[in-house]
Amino acid sequence: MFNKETYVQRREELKHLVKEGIILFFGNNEAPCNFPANGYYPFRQDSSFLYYFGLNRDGLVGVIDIDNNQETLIGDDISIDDIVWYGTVDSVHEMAEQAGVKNSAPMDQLKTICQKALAEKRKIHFLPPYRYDIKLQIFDLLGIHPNQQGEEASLDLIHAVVTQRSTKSHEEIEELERAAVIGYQMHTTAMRLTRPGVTEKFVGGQVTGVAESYGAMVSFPTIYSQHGETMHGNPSMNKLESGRLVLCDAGAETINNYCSDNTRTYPVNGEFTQRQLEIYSIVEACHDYTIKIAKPGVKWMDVHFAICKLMTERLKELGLMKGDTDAAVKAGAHAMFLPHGLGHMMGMDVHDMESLGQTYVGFDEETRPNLKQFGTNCLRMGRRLKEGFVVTDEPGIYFIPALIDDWKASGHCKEFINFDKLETYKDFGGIRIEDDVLITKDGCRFLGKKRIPYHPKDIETFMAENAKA
Ligand SMILES: [Mn+2]
Repeated sequence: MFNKETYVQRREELKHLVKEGIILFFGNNEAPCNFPANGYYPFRQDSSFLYYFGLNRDGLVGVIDIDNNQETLIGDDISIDDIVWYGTVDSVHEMAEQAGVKNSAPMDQLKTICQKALAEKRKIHFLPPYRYDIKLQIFDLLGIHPNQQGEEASLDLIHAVVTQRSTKSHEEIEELERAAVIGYQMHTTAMRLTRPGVTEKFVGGQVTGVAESYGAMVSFPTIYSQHGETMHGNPSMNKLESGRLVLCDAGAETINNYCSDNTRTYPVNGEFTQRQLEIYSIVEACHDYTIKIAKPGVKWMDVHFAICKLMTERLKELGLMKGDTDAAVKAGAHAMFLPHGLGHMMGMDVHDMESLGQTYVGFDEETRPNLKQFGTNCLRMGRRLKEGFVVTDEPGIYFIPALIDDWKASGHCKEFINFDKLETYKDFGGIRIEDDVLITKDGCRFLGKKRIPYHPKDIETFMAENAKA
């Protein structure tokens, strides 16, 4: 938790932005895994609740009454029964004080507050809920059916939260730097453990353990797979095989829930083949080019398409693509190889604020998402970059057998893709390289003091040195 002034100031700014009405911020509850008392561990607070109140306990709701300039933390103190099992925790009144909130009240008061506001026909703002228990709570409080809550959520509140959370403050950047240090430990652990004969699950589990040892948890379930062509490939019980590549996409959350998100792809036996190097060097060039061109004022969408064009040029040199580069990218032919966007915002959520709606987070009046074109529809961010934004830079090249068969059968983009050559890559897998980028005053920089090895020579040296150990 930051200093309480941080939260007081964030709420002041929020009131200024939303202007009128009453705001409800629902904190998360414990989520049962296989029976009520066996929750998913660790408890994860809602990120917007954390942003405005900083309190990492279940069962809380923050109420901000803008019209009467009154803030209340709602929640029940834990009972003696719970103290026996979980230990003593601060009272709701004490927690309110820590967040700089003047008033506190038990949960049954929330219904009274809501009914009064409804009777007075005041605007009640809430964010789109994503957990079912919260949807039921909103249904009970406001009478809005869970299926309608997405559209009944407050656009004014969404826009205000996006405005505030998009630009990272100095203290938030320090947290993100801490997350990057844990990310470095996670990825170098994976590289050290990678060798033929070990299961994917073993390495994946160790990587996840590093995140839990140094921070709160992983920022998303660890991806560690020899099937790098599957975007979110879970670690399996398959053993690592010499000659194949393995892709590790993993990140940590600090104790204060700020994230890291990195991806590395490397050979199981520590040495790239010529064919692997040819594809790898294209992804590497794309990854490095992002850092050259991303800066305040530039549209992230333009950075994305610049990378798509560079990738297309290089794939043409290899004989995997053909035709006019601009026309190929316009037609979306590059999405055969790169079916996702170049990157996304990152902060307290790894896909920052995704629960508020991708269109509101990544786009604005000037830039609209293209939801019709395969590949481009996965671009989560398009708008102009600003100082203090944090985005991921994650180009990739994938050879997805089912997608190759699908496009080949329909003839989709056949004027830009050399299907005969592509057939010979069906056993290749996929490559992604990902780092987290802070937009600075006049450019950008990677987060993290030490780069996780990603140049092929650095990877081979690192793996050779650690194989001996
Ligand atoms: Mn990512």
